[in-house]
Amino acid sequence: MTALAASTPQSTVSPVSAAPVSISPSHGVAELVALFELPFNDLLFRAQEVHRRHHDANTVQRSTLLSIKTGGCSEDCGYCSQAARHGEAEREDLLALEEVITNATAAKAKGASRFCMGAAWRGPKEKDLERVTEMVSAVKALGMETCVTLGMLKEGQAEKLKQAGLDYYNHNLDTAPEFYGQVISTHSQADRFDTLARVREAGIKVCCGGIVGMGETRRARAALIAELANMEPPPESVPINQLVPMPGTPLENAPPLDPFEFVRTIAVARIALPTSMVRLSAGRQAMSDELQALCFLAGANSIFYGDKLLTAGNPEADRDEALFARLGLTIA
Ligand code: SAM
Ligand code: DTB
Ligand code: SF4
Repeated sequence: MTALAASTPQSTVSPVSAAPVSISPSHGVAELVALFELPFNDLLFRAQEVHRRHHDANTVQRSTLLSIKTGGCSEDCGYCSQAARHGEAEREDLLALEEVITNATAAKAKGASRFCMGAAWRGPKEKDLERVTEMVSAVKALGMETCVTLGMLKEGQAEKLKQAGLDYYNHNLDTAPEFYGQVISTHSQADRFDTLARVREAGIKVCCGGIVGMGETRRARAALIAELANMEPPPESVPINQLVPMPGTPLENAPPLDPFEFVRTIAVARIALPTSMVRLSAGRQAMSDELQALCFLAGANSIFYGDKLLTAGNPEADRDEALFARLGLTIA
C-alpha cells in the first residue's frame, strides 16, 4: 500500500453520487432537471463516467466553419446577426467555388477534419443547391468530412446533397419548445423536425443542438436536451452554443449565463446523449482556458476551430493549439 493510500482511509470517502437520479432510455425533462441540480462535482463525475465509457477522454474533433452566403436572411431568429431585419452582418452573395476550396484546403492544413459550410437562408433555392453540391463534392475530394447548414430543406434536396458526398447536415432545434416562440416567429420547431427527418431519410448524419444563454430557464435547457436525446436515433453531433450577443439583434443585451451553468449544460448533454459527439460551439472566444477545460471534463469532445465562426469571432488556432498542449488533448 502506498503512503498516500494509507493516509486516505476508504471509509471517509463517500460513494460517488448518493443522489437518487436514474437515467432511463427515454429522457423526461424532470430527470434531466434533477441532473442539473446535482452538486457540481457529482454531475461532472457522472458525465466523465459516461464519457469514458463511450469515447476517448483525451481527444477532441475539430470542424472549421465557413459562411458561404452571409446576411440578408428572411428569418427573424432573435440571436442572429444575419437576419435582414437585424441588418448588422455585411451581406455577401454565395461564394465562388474556388474560394471555398482555398478555405477548405487551409483548414485541412491547420488540422480540421471536417469543413462546415453555412448559408443565411430560410432554405436553399434549387439553383443555389446545385452550386452547394459542387462545393460539397470539391471539399470531399480534399479528403475532408463535409457538413452544410442551409436552413430548411424541401423534398428531394437532402438526396442531392447526399449524392454529392455530404456527411453531416447541421440544423439546430435551438431552444426548448416552450421558449422557442420568444426567439423565432418565422418558422416553427416542427418545421425544423421536418428537415431533420428528410436529412435522416437521405442517409446523412445529423448535427443538431441549440443555444443557451438567451434568457431561458434551467428547465428549458433540460427540455432542449430531452428533445435531442429522445430523437430516434439521437443526433451524431450535438453543438451546444453559448449565445454570442450580436449588436443589433433583439438578444444583444441578454444577461450572461453563469459559466458553471454552461458547464452543467454540457455535462447533462453528455449524460443524456452518451454516444453523440458534444460540441463546445459558439461562445468560446469569451471563455477562459479554465472554463473550456471544465467543458472538456464535462464531456465536450468537439469544437469549431479557426478564428471565425460564421460572422462572429472564435479563438485563434494558435490559442487552441496551446490549450490542447497544456491539457494533453489530441485531435480525433
Ligand atoms: N440559416 C441556417 C439555419 O438557421 O439553420 C444556418 C445558419 S444558422 C447561423 C446556424 C445556427 O447557428 C443557428 O441555428 C444557431 O443555433 C447558431 N447561432 C447563430 N447565431 C448565433 C449566436 N449569435 N450565438 C450562438 N449561436 C448562434
Ligand atoms: C452551430 O450550432 N453553431 C455554428 C454552426 N452550427 C453553423 C454557428 C455559430 C454561429 C455564431 C454566430 C455567428 O458566427 O454569426
Ligand atoms: Fe437566417 Fe439561420 Fe440566422 Fe435564422 S439562424 S436568421 S434562419 S441565418
